[in-house]
Amino acid sequence: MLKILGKASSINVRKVLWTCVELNLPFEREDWGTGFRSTHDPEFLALNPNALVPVIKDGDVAIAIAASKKNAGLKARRGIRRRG
Ligand SMILES: N[C@@H](CCC(=O)N[C@@H](CS)C(=O)NCC(=O)O)C(=O)O
Repeated sequence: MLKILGKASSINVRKVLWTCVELNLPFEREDWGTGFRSTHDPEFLALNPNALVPVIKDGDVAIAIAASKKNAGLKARRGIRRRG
């Protein structure tokens, strides 16, 4: 089962939770981030050295999601150019 590390109040965590629900993927979630367990904890930094949530764990594999890059990809496909 997927394990999602991050507080549910984070918009970037919510995007992952929403996707899992839409795809009917079972998951567990642990509270990490401001107000909860620190993302600067060595246990978390071992998964994502950027110290940001969300992180998705699937067995031994950990993925740090970059929602902004996903958004950029979606915009690119719609022909919206990045400024600068
Ligand atoms: N590049 C990441 C950024 C993720 C991000 O900024 N996460 C924030 C919460 S929304 C975070 O981890 N803040 C530190 C904390 O809560 O301790 C993305 O685009 O998803």
